[in-house]
Amino acid sequence: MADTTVYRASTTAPVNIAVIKYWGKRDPKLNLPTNSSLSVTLSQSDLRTHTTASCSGAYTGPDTLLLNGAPQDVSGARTQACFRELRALRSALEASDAALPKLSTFPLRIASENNFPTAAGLASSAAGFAALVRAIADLYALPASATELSRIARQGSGSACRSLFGGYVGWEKGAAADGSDSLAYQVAPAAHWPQMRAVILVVSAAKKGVSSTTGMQATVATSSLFPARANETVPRRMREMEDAVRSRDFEAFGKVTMKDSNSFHATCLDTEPPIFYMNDVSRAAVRAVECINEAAGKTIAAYTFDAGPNAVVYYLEEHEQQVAGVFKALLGDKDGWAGSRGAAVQDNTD
Ligand code: 2P0
Repeated sequence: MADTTVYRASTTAPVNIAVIKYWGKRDPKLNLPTNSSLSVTLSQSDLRTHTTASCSGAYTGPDTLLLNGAPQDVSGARTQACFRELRALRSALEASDAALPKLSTFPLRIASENNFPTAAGLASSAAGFAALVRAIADLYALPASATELSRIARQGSGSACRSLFGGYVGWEKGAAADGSDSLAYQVAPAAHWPQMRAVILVVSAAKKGVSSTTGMQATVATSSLFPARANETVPRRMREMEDAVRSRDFEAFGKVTMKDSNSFHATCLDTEPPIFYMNDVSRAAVRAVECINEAAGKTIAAYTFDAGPNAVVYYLEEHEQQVAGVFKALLGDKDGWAGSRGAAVQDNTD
């Protein structure tokens, strides 16, 4: 008799915000990066994707994905790579245990909800693919570690591999042509430095003008600043950043964070044609952080910008008033703040 049971699993994955930026691919198909990167995973209560994956022998038709209720195209190579890898792992389980239902042969139905603007430079693809991969891995009861899942999520979107872990997370660029060593790893759990906070200035919730994939390929092809960034600057900063996290040295963490954001945006400007992600409001946020640090006599706030104009400002809980308080006073109660209490980093490792 046909198995008409509906099998289901739900999970959430948080957004991560890089302090050493991923920008450039050495293999666009496998999303293998030209440099390693490091991020902080934000609290799930602020920015996250919630995903439910289900499958059934009673389902007909192709695999489907709904994002915030709207059907998405799943025929792209990235989504297909994630489905294929996860099905292969499930299929191996089924081959080793005849009693297991043949979930790998059933159509998948995925439903995801973001609680933040999609594709506005708020790392929506990171949380999205991390949640998709983990939901299907849970549905299939795969005994896969977060590290193994990071290899699969990376193929959906590079930065997604970092959202499989909580706290302070590195992504080793790796050297293997098949991407088997291009994996995420936890530098430190959130509990190691629980005073860390982030406040997000949503300058624009519109979709970004130049997609990350297009932008980074253009930078690799045309920027003369890029080789020095990828080969010299980032490897040094990865070491400095890991040291700063391990020793909970906010001044070092903040300085490297700001320098790396500026270096990444400099290579964007050096791209032909130039790519502008930051705008006048972004630059005003930079100046506000500079003023805050000058008044404090040390680095107590650190800005960083991804592929969009929104600012993320890291600070420690003890400086809540001096940092988040200043931005809130400037903006009043206007819409424009996500995580107004400050997004604590958290552990997301099962
Ligand atoms: C990062 N960004 O490290 C950097 C900083 C944007 C600026 O990862 O093509 O959406 O899917 O691998 O992961 C955005 O790139 O790019 C990104 P794909 P992704 O967070």
